[in-house]
Amino acid sequence: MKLYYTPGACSLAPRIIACEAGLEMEYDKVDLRTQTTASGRNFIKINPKGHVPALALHTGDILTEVPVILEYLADQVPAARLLPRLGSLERYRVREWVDFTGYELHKGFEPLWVAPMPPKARQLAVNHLQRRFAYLDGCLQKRAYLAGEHFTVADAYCFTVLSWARFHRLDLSPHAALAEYMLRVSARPMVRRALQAEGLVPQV
Ligand SMILES: N[C@@H](CCC(=O)N[C@@H](CS)C(=O)NCC(=O)O)C(=O)O
Repeated sequence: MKLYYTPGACSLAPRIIACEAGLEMEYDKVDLRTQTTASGRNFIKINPKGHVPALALHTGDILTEVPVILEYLADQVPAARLLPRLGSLERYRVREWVDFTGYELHKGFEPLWVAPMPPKARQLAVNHLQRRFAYLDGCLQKRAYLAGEHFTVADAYCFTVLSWARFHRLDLSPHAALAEYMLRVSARPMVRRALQAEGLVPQV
């Protein structure tokens, strides 16, 4: 398999899961500005939507969309317990967190990437995110990871998206449980490996 990624983008989540699951993976870096890959390919021909991640399978098929790629990778190695058994309530709980991350957090950050942004519009986007951070903080006061005591695909995605807070100078420290969660996830050996592979510095 080959993962098309951009350092620090949402494609970091599938890289974390590939590392956690011990999956063999090739990586090809995408320059989103020029839509070319480090191997010299036109990325639009690989994913006409023009965004990372994209996962090339052994069959030649290409999978896109973070939640689907995470689910596919986790299902390759059920023993890694990165996603509960198909049909179980626990699996829907993890999916609930993946969707929350995608719709509320990932998309919540999107306006902040648009530059330049009028200060009032930025403040609205920040307020929206702060409400989500407060909700997450409340949940994480009761458990180590989003869906319980086990790290799952939802944590890989949530951690990746929340790591953008620092770039946008959003302070997570008033949310103590959330800040601790970020440290807990970034201390995982496979998360550190994924961060280092993308030239990113683990927070601990
Ligand atoms: N719905 C997509 C969103 C992916 C996405 O937003 N990717 C960003 C990086 S985090 C990107 O490639 N943006 C560049 C672009 O859309 O042109 C998914 O879940 O995979």
